[in-house]
Amino acid sequence: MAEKTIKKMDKEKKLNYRDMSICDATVNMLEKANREGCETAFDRAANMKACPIGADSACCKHCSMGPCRLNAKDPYGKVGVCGATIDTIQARNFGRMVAAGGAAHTDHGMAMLDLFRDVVQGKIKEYTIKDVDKLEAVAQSIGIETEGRTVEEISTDLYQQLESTYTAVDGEIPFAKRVPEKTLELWRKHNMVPRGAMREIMEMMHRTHMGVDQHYENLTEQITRTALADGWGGSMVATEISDILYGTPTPVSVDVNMGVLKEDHVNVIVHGHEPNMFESMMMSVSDPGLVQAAKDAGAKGINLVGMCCSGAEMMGRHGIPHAGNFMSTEAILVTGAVDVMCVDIQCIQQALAKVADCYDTPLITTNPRCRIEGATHIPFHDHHARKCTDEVVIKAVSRFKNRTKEIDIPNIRNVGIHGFSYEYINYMLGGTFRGSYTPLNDNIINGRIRGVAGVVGCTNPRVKQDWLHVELVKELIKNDVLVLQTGCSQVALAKAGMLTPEAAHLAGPGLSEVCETVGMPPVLGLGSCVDNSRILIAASEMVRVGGLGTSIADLPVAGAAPEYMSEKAICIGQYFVGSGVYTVFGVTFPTVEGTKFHNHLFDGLEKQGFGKWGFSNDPHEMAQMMIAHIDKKRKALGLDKARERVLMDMADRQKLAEA
Ligand code: NFS
Ligand code: SF4
Repeated sequence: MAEKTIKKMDKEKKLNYRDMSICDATVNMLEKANREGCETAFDRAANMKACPIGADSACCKHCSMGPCRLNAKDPYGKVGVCGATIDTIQARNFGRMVAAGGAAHTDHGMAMLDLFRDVVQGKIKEYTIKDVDKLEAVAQSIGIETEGRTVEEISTDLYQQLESTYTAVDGEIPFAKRVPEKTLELWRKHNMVPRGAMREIMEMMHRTHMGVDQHYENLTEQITRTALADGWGGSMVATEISDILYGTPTPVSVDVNMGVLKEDHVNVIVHGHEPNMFESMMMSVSDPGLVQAAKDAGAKGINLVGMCCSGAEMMGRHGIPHAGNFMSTEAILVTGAVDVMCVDIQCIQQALAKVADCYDTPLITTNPRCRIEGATHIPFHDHHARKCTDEVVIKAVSRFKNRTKEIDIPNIRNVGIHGFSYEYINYMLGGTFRGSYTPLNDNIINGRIRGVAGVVGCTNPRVKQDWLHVELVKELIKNDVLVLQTGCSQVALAKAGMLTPEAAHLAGPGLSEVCETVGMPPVLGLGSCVDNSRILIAASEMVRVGGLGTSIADLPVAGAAPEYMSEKAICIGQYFVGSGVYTVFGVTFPTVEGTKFHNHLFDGLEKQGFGKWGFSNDPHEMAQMMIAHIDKKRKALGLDKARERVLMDMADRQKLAEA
């Protein structure tokens, strides 16, 4: 079937991959794949028009009286067989996306917590608690006494409390204690403070079943509550536990892009989302016996490389090179140089199996939650982690020895600084002895920094890969907006060379001055998608430090996922909106413009005191929307005057120079 599609495509229209990505390495590999008759998601996206009814979320298949299709051009002209209106249908669909996305993050977080428990109870020896400072800080943040207590005592308490993030049938999740008082008050008023994620996701699924919740506003409250159970729950636990077990990231210089592959090495790629297997793989690739095996096979060594979110996490934490983001995962196999691609969960395209097969690369699945037809499954268990990862490396060595495919590695590497945790930003701005966010707030108040934007999320073959990310971020920093990044977006900007202190010259005068003083890039990479929780913590700290209002909704901040594709991204967007942040998405948005549900997300929520959604497919317009919002917040805080003064100083200086 696949070959047929390619032939048909060739006859009908010649695809220009240059129009589909600004990543040269990816484009080169897509062209090579095309020459060699191997199809990728870019080809399929060009040949398969997205279903317009589904894109508008104007259909429902929640029961067999349907599926029912409504008309986006006349959204109130028709209802489903049961009478469900367009608003009910869209809200239910949206709720299920949030439930699925939140489930992905919380199931990942819960797996991390299982591992933590077994480490604390001494059942696992492969991993230990690496960052005791972080352990104590996290424990203190939720009211656990640390003074004079052993690591074991603190960890045991922490485990017990954090478990309720998932399982609590009642009450409030532990990290609700980190939420600024006024934001929390708003949630309480709307009965939105999450209980355990399991409960919230279950209720979300229940309420979106046929014939249950049929009021879009009421549904939206549960949608937000479910999303918050991810952001301040599942994801935040995943981040904090990973830091405790593997170390809190600090800035490190890392090479990114396909040029990190080495022709004369055994190349091992890990792609996915959980650090456990990756950490174990780090040990396997430096095992003297396995390194010797690689050398015996004629290789100079073993080269471990990350992709997607687990890659983003590992480059910040350990400086492991990163080969590319989501839309490069097929393309990298086309190099012929990948001796094994080892995956765990999430964002693993099924098509990898086919492409891997074309290029004789073993595709290894490791997690019982994610198996792929045609891939080899080598189960990974925390209790004997090395068993799996050693076996994967052995497979890679054998593939290296028997390489049959021509090797073509795009010689592109972009160096950048990654690993800006919430804690490091504290230290970077305030120094060891008085680490604090005060200097950040001060620079926002005096207008050098106009505001802060989180730019995150996927890449998507329906838009030009990386282009929206890069254009948006360039425009933001040019306007003195400090950018925080995670996931595939961070990798896009790293490939564009923007995660370097030198990129400060592309920033506006205020931001570049701050960057030069501190020696930091104008674009800070915080890690993987679960690490978006670091942005929430940073926002809370900005509120706590003072001078920028009393809730997250008061802050001059905004968020964006310009090339999103996954349900996880929708969930992340909703928890940012629920936390008080204006959040802009690109590509497509699953609502019909002008409907009540759409207006509620894009306007009504803000009137209630939350953040709100925005949409644009033009990165420059997107930047302007975010900047206008930041300026609106500055004005409400009375900071517009300060900002004008900085601009006048600039103008004055120019006038002086001209004179
Ligand atoms: Ni997050 Fe999207 Fe996937 Fe990571 Fe990349 S595609 S929502 S950025 S790897 S999760
Ligand atoms: Fe149609 Fe209602 Fe059934 Fe949905 S729940 S498929 S709108 S009848």
